[in-house]
Amino acid sequence: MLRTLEGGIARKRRAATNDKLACLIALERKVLWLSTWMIHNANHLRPNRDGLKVGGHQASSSSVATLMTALYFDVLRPQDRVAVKPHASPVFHAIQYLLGHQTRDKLERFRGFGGAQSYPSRSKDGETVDFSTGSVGLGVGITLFASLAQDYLRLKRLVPTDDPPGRMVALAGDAELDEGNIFEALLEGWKHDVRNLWWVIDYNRQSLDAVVSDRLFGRIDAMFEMMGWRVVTLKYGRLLEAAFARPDGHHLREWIDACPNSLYSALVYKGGEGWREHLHRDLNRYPGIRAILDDHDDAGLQRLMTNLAGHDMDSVLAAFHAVEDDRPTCFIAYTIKGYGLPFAGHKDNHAGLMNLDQMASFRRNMAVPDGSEWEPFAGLELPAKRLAKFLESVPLAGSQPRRHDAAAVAVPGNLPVPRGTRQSTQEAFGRLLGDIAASETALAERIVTTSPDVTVSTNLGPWVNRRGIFDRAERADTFREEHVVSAQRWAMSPQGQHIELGIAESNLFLQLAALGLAGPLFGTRLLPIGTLYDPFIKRGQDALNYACYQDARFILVATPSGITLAPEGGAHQSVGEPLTGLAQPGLTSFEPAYADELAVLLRWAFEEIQREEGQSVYFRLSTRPIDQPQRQVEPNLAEAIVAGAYWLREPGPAAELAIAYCGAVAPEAVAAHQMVAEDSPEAGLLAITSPDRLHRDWLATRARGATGVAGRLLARLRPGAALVTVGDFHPATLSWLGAVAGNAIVPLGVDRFGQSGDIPDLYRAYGIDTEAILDAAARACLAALRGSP
Ligand SMILES: Cc1ncc(C[n+]2csc(CCOP(=O)(O)OP(=O)(O)O)c2C)c(N)n1
Ligand SMILES: [Mg+2]
Repeated sequence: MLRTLEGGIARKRRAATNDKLACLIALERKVLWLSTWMIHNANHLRPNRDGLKVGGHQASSSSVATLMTALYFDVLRPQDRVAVKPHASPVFHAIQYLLGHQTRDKLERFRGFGGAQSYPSRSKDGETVDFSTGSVGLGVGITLFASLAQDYLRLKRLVPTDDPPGRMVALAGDAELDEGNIFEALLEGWKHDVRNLWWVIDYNRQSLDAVVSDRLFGRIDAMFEMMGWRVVTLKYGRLLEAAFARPDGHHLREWIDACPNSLYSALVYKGGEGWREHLHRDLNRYPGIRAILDDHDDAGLQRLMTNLAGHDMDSVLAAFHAVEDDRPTCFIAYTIKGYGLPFAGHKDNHAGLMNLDQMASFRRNMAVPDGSEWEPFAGLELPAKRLAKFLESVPLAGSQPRRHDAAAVAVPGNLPVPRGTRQSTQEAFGRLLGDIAASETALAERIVTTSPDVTVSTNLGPWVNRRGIFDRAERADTFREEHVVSAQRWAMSPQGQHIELGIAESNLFLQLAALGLAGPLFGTRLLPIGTLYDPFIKRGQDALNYACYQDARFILVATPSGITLAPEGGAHQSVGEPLTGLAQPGLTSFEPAYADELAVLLRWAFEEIQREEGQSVYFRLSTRPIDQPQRQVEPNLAEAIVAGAYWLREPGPAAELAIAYCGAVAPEAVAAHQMVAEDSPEAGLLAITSPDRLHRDWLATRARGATGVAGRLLARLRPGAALVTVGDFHPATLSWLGAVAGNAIVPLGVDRFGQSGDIPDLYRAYGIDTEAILDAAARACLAALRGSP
């Protein structure tokens, strides 16, 4: 009786599994069709107004169709988060369409204005995209840092922990592994003992230009294993495995194993005849192989020889479902670029598009009737009803929102100005954070800091001393336990609120991106602050751009900066970063001179990064101690500091000259102004806290035909009056100010590589000292008189 019952249950299970497999195989076919059709439609059927190729990647899409079908329609759970390799965007959109999360209209406008994006985009495609991708390597890297962010939240119980954690999944192209940021992330992940991470490598052995080197083979798994990862290799599908099990079959396996990547690819392209010729030549002496060749016609032989596990649904599902623990796992899935398409395996297929004839023949194979191209189930062997029912049961189906709406964190009305008549903005930053660390506020609870091995030298010390370093395990501060005196506590625990990173700046930005998405990804906001030296922004600039493109919200504190770090030397001097601050979408930058300005701005930044339409905020700070103005910051002044500029010394009516400065050169500007004022008491001194905000406001208000902040400030001068701008940065940062109201401008700044020295020597050498400002003032006045600079 019991046995019959057991037998019955097992039979039903088998039937259900077979049914699932049949549905997934049918949907995989549809995903391949829709992704290629979407690209075809965009390139061949839509009107083309500019003569540019629209593009899209049919070959790259086809190689992940099986893997992504398996993941999205069976393996992924709602709490999992995914980065899809950029060139699989059409597959991603097709899957979302079948799940009911994407519209046909957007598919028809793929790569068009307002249509489905070329590469999956959080900000442009919306809800369904967890991580944007596009710049290869970065999407893979961010999943690792998202996993760390998830651990951070869970270990502190800042998110509910009843449900299992989400798996952070990257679908990576094999050539993405050429990107250094992957290795930087891997090593960092190992240090932090990351969990719940899956990297699925679409191992099609092709990049953009060609077939990848055979010498890479074997290196990838060794590397992951060295970092403590589990490596699951999906090499041969069920058909090939069955062939290998036949008499002499092992010779076939050995032949394929030894086959160079480029030959294998070329034969994939040539098809059955090509395989037959080579196998006949190399293995004809084995009767078992001859039998295999005899049993397969050309089409069958092509099907057999291209039956790699990454295209074998059964093998793919088995591999994914076999992983049940949280150990980071790398799946190396052998695939074929262009699988199922006429240019399969061809080394030049990356940008290849099927022509009209090829599409017509592909359509016949797919049995899609004319006019039914966008129908979800047209041409599939299974009944539409059955497939629709299956899709409804998929864990990612339904209208459950994928993005959380996380409650805002309260920000106090003001932050106390760090006391001291002489201090640097970097010092003030450390003290502001130290004060917050000492408070028992919601703000203090949600700030998380991170730094690439410059925690102490960027003055995060006071924060870290109070709030500790994050680690999934408790780790003692050995120096402290051994009673070795140190100003810096270095104990680690899950309660810690600082994530200490190795020196790789790219990791810093990916970590900031992941922490800055904690709200939408995991349901609880974090307020991340990352610190680094200003010149090294460049090292991580693509990752910074990537973080901004995702609309991740964080505060970046870059210090020291410019040539003002003086004896630290030329190699560490930054010149163009304020231009990055000005030009980078999604990032608002400030370069305050005084501690009270920073107090206002930091407070504002905590709100700004939480605002729906807000941005991330970049502070460029300095190590130069300067005299502080003795003043009370009234609301009007605070507002002006945030808006980007205010008159430190008001100009007289219709003044002939103003000096505008930004940042650490304030003392030189103040001194020059004082001297000028002896002869021209009307001259004004403009304090600029944000070239970026001023510039943005200028463009926006000009477009509306209105006068912006800069225009209103400069209107205090005589029309065409002389204007000198000065800052420890490239002069282009402020030279545009001359166009706002038509002033005769002389912009000062640094436009050459620097050298070490003290501030007086360097400011003189690069022309931003008091003398240079006076000179420039004279030149500007002369130009103003003549009517041209
Ligand atoms: C940082 C960056 N450099 C270059 C490119 C241009 N590019 C697009 S795809 C690609 C090759 C991708 O090869 P692979 O990752 O193996 O993907 P697949 O074979 O699946 O297309 C390159 C170089 C890019 N998108 N990002
Ligand atoms: Mg590839």
